[in-house]
Amino acid sequence: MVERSAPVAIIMGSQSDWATMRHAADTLDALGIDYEALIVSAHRTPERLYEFARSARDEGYKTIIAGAGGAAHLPGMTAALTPLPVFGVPVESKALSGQDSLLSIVQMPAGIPVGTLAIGRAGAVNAALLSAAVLALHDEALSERLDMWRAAQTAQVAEHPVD
Ligand code: RP5
Repeated sequence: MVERSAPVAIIMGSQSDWATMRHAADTLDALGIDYEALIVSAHRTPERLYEFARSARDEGYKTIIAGAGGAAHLPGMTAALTPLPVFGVPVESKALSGQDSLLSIVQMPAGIPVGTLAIGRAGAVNAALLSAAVLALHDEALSERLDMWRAAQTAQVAEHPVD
């Protein structure tokens, strides 16, 4: 098995998904976690999807964050092809505001799980945080960085609202 430096793969169905998925990347950056960001479309590049998903574990990835919009089959197909944890991010679509993306990703049949997050930025950020939590189980330094990240977030919340 090749031990690659990036433990997280961020995959997305289109270049247009990057505006959302970059929030996952930014969150991983803030936590000092390496990642690889790739465009892998279930519909437009199915062979790329098969190749990526089938080799993901041997490549050394530990978690996969998969974002897609509309008929969002990428996270589910990826989960069908790899035993790695897959976190799905529904990208907000123009036609249905991401409701289509959400339902496409969340309604997996029993046996092939996709951990489905919220639509849009919140989902992308939280997919990164869930990946960090998984990796932190076996990485004490990362566990401390994650604790610090959450403490800093708490410290930023003012007690009183301002006009
Ligand atoms: C999906 O179709 C992608 O994940 C993207 O969210 C959506 C639209 O793709 P583009 O037409 O912008 O490339 O496959």
